[in-house]
Amino acid sequence: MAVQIINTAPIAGQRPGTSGLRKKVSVFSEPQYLENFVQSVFDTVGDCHGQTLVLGGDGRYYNRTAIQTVLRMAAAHGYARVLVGQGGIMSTPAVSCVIRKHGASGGLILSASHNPGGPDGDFGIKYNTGNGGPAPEKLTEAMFARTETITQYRISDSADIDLDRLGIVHVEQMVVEVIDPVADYAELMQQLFDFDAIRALFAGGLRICFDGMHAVSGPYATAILEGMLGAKKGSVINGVPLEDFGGGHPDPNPVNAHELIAIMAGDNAPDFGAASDGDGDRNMIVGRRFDVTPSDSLAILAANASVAPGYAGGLAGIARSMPTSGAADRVAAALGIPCFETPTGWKFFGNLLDAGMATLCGEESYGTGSNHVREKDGLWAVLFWLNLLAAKQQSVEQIVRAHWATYGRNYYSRHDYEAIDSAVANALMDALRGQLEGLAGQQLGDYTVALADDFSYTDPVDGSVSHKQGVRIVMTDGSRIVLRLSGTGTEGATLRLYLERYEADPAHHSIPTQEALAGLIAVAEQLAQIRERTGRDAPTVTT
Ligand code: VG1
Ligand code: CO
Repeated sequence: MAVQIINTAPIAGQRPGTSGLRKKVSVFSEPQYLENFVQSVFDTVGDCHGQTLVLGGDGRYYNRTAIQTVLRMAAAHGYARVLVGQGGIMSTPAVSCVIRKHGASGGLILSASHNPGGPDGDFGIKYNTGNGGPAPEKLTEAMFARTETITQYRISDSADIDLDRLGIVHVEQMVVEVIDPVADYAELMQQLFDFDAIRALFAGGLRICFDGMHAVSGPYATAILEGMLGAKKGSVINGVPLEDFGGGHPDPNPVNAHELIAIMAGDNAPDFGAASDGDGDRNMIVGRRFDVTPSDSLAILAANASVAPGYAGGLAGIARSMPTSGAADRVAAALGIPCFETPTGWKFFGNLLDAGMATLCGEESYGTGSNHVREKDGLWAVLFWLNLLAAKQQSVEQIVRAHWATYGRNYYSRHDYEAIDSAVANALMDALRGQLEGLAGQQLGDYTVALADDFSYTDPVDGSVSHKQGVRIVMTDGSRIVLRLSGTGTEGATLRLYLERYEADPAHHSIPTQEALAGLIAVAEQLAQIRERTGRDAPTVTT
């Protein structure tokens, strides 16, 4: 066994997006593509000697090959120890948990999250720092800069290790520990939630359906929900991770998790339904014939946080991404705690969590989490909801409706226009930005514009500034239209249109969402000319 230094040359386009570097498998498996990026990560994070690295992925196609490559490169960089999930499996929140618990200097997560997998699907890689969270923008930009000047990478020529056998092996001098990917995470969940109360709920007959979507959450959900908490066998469906996610699209929204939605709408529907995504950091919560919007879920968990032992001491603050609805802001105001508004992407919550300024965080894209790790966490949200059901002894729908009655309802929807031409998408956003000045005060449909800008964020902890994080048009009644381009796609551009309208009166809390937002949808079309510019007459996905 020997460490080799291999000559290479920069490969264009290795800039990490909202959550790491994501490309088609065909791109990632090109010679030196992965090696160049990993070398750039190691060069950027600095001296790796004597450090511990956590390594795992969501089990998608190319995961195992990539893990062996990363192990050989980590050994060539002097890492003392790598903790790798058995079978190469570890969910994003579990990696965060393991980094923190074992004092690792960082971790590499191999995932393209909710993007489809398989030989024709997507692959991705993301570096998390010693706090367990995604590398901040400053670091990801430095990694990208490094990919543009790289000339060599270091790699051991040692053989593949057996990823399926638990225990310790060596690559060069480096210790590789193949660990149970669930154990540390399950232990943490037990500290946060009232497992006895949830167990009593199942013993009393509560029926649930958790859709693992053949992605990474299955083993976690099966071990915790069925194994530790006593949910009936079969409560977890599609629970075995598959390299192509069974041909599905592991994105837990009502469109892609159609199997779960059909079950929850059936005659003999369970009481509670949930789904998670490719890498286990997203969650969708569903009641009987009743979907909970992610923005509402964040607000409801915040309003009731004290039911869970891990949050009984109260919340320091709440943080939400800018496009996420203002439902959480109303809860924060009632609790007398701050609510922070950050750009899209979990990396922007890291400093607030580290500084103890926020306890719960959430995004409209089915992401919820807390200071227990530094990633959003799908199963955590499910357990929080089960803890809430146990405390309230009410149905999901009753809990949500009671919340609206107290705080008012923030009608909310996101319209995605996927795989549109990048030039068209950029021109649309440029034209929109060009209209912002002078929009305030104008009457558009039934609305008057109060503020129109391209969102900029100054991190209150380190003062770093992020520009151009989404165009927002805020009306005088608080209604909002937000438009931005996705940073996680791999084909053309995805335009996201976010719509929000607040309704205080409980007599008006049962309007179908798209109907409640129709006036705003028309204004958005008038301003952005989506139909005319993209040639699409409807969004690809509406959530
Ligand atoms: C999307 C979501 C964002 C989320 C990101 C990563 O980003 O909108 O809220 O943080 O995915 O989630 P974008 O740039 O495509 O809008 V995951 O579960 O893919 O790590
Ligand atoms: Co994800």
